[in-house]
Amino acid sequence: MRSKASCLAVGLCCLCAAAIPALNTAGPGVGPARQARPAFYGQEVLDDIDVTAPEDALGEADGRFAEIRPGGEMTVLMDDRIYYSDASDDGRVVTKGEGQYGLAGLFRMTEEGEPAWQPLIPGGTPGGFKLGSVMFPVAQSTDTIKIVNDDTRPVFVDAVLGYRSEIDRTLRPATQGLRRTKRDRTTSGRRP
Ligand SMILES: [Ca+2]
Repeated sequence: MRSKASCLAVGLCCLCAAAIPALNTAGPGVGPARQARPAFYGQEVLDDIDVTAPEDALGEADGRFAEIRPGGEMTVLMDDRIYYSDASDDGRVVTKGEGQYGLAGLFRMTEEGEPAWQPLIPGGTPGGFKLGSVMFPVAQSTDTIKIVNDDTRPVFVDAVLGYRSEIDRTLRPATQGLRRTKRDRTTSGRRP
């Protein structure tokens, strides 16, 4: 029943990039429209304060949640680097509940400089985030994400995703091949 809407969406993919994912609020399910954007996930908890079951925020969304209590925070090392993209969101945090949270990424703004935390800005989809605004240096990237509970309610985190950008693929074609193999395994039965 969404066929007409889907056709339009494909034709206007650039303009609608922010709107399409809104259809996918159910969680880890990745529809055909999203297959062009493989994701990677958190692989290690580097630090956590006032967090129950922090490891449940790693890997793909599976319905198990880390609970960041009010005032708590956790730092996640991603499986790969997240690059800025001007097309759509750069990553996403899968959460449940009403608790509000802040996000920051660890960036090295110069080759010699010390890494520094920079706030990440909300993206165009639920839980989505971007590394920065449209003026953000395109070459910047981060593989370390901090989630801070600045609410009075708990924040439940199922997964942290990074989206692979066009720039990322151009820079590292070998990695793209690895990712394609992995995706084929996870989407067997839904090949084009
Ligand atoms: Ca989980």
